[in-house]
Amino acid sequence: MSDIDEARKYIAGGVNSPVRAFKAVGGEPVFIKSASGAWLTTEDGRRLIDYVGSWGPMIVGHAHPEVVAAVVECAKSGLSFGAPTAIETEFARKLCSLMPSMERLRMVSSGTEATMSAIRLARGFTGRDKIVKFDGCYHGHSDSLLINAGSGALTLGVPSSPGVPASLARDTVTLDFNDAASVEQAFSDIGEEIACVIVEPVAGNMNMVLPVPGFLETVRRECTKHGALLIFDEVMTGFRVARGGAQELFDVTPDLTTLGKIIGGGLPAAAFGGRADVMAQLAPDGPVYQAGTLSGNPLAMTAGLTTLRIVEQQGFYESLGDKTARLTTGLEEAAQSAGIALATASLGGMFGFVFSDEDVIRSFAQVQAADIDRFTRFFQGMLAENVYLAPSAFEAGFVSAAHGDAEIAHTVAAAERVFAAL
Ligand code: HOZ
Repeated sequence: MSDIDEARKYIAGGVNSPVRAFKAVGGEPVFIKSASGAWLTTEDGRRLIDYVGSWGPMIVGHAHPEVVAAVVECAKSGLSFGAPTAIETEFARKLCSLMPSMERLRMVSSGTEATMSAIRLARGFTGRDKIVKFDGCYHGHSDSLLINAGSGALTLGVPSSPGVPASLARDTVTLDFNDAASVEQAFSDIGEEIACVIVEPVAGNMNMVLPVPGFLETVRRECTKHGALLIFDEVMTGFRVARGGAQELFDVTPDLTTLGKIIGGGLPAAAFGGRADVMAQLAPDGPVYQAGTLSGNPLAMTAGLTTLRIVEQQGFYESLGDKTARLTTGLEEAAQSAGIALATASLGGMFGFVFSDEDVIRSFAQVQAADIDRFTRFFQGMLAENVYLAPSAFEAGFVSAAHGDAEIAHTVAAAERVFAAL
């Protein structure tokens, strides 16, 4: 019996998060035994170059010796206390200094918790119910946000999931990403009812789509004009596209930010934070309730803090960005030589590629119009060449500091062979 068949006997669908099941690409998911640097080792002994990086957290590479040593040392002093610890303050100080729009923050355990809590806080602060999100953006799987969602919801064809009450869904207004005019229109129609706009400043759950100039600025301006809060979901982009996240890169300041992935360094940690007057509404200082037994867990804080100390080092993002750009340029050139149209994007350690005739992908519609069947064949071809890409055409890819010239060269050479056979 295969690993996944055995897993299916006890775990719903055999996986603990749906995209991992390989439904979008066919075949059986690989089961990972261990990982080091840029490489995964599977249960059946294969070694794969990893461009998933646990869906984003592993920016310094798998099992980084400093991170592992710090976590092991921390574990000796106890695993969880459910009471304040000094390392939570130290970590929060670091996060606030790296992302100054966060005057105060609250730690949670997952990106879903962070976005769900930020939405509740925005509603509590403004006294309004409606929220705005963008089609194809994914902000975790809480009810208000699982409407026209990206990532696994899109991959599996359930962008608006059964189980989300229609009454709740009515308060989520969805617009097109990068369509500034639709944002202006929505605010002109119902601006005084909108509690917040939540957006991935670089969309990473419908493949990767960069914001067009002016889009984020328009969202910022309309929110300010109408008294709504702007939430940047930087769970994916935070410390991934730049040291200060997408907000630093695009110079747009949100009222609230959600973080996850990298800030846990591979352990479950996430956070939401922002303006001090907004965060003051949160219990115990204010009436908006939010809590969590494992929030601020010492092991997760340690892994996150150690990871951030590494990414803070001089030149980290320059080198990461160069490598990622070399990868996407290599993929594009390889596709071109095989006569295949491929549009790529990269920023910091994040990249995307779409089988499309468009030069640049700007919209969800363009991603949906891409050749998904070709992606599936490419994914399987690359896996056979020992390159592990995200098993869905709607996910971004991630490069870590541990990916070196050899890994990039192996990947581009593999892509040349796979494109030639597509
Ligand atoms: N939501 C993640 C992709 N954007 C997938 C999480 C997982 O399967 O671990």
